[in-house]
Amino acid sequence: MLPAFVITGFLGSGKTTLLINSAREYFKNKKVAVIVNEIGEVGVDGKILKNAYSEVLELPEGCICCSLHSEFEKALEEIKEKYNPEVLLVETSGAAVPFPVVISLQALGCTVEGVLCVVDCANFERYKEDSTAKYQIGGSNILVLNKIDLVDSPKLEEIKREVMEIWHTHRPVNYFTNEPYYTKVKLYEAFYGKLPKEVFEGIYTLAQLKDIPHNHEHTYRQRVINLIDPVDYRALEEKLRSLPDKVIRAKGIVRLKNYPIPVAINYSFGYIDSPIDVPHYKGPSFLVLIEEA
Ligand SMILES: Nc1nc2c(ncn2[C@@H]2O[C@H](COP(=O)(O)OP(=O)(O)OP(=O)(O)O)[C@@H](O)[C@H]2O)c(=O)[nH]1
Ligand SMILES: [Mg+2]
Repeated sequence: MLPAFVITGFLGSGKTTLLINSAREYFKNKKVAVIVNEIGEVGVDGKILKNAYSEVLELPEGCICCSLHSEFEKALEEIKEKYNPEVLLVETSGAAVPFPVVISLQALGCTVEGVLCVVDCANFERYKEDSTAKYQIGGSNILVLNKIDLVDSPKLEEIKREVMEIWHTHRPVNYFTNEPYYTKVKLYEAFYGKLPKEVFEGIYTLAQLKDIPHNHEHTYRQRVINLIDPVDYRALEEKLRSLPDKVIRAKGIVRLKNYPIPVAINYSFGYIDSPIDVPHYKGPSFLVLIEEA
């Protein structure tokens, strides 16, 4: 059985960061395959993750829990056959719910060693009423309260309480018995996705589950902006700051004026992070905006 981890969580919460900062370290002596799914046809994370992992498969467009269900299963078969990984890490799109992904993984012979939901403490207030966000929390058995550097401790305690409440009320339930599938959950605090080793040591393995139907609304859409010439960083920052509120996430890989290496740009809920170098990137410059439909 191939051990697999699912990383879920709202747009911009820190899923890719966790894969780079935590998981890579713990699995450095293993053959790891990563499957990453993003909203829209232009992926950014796959390109960033390729800096950290040798086998990265991008599943662009659609949502792996709904329209891409069969493509996800095909990709999984392919990756197992060609690469024969020892560990599989799946980053779902910020608009997907994890439970159907867990079912697909188990159906294809993976042991799900944990479903991690990354919670963005800095922006939780803004997205906590979103139903997808609630089912992401409920469908996970490891809750990672990330970006703790951006909130004070009373706020963190309040988020903990709210997240636990959401987990209790949004767990997937067996329709026949009315019993929740998950009975236990573990909560961690994290700074840039850093987690203790135990998370990856198979102590949160899920029992084999049965299929259940699901539906959830997709209320986000993607817009891509292609940038032909290198841009001035200050001007780009200003543009990002003046984006309308409905744009909750912007990311991309761009070339800057007076800087030789392409950089990854990361903006979520009005917050702009320092650009990260993506030295191997040879493609065109672009920005992806994800906005409420
Ligand atoms: N201040 C702070 N920023 C963080 C932390 N963790 C992640 N970030 C930043 O948050 C931004 C989004 O991180 P990602 O890892 O790309 O988030 P994601 O969940 O993969 O985003 P999507 O795949 O687009 O949904 C990046 O700029 C990160 O550097 C943290 O603990 N503190
Ligand atoms: Mg990501």
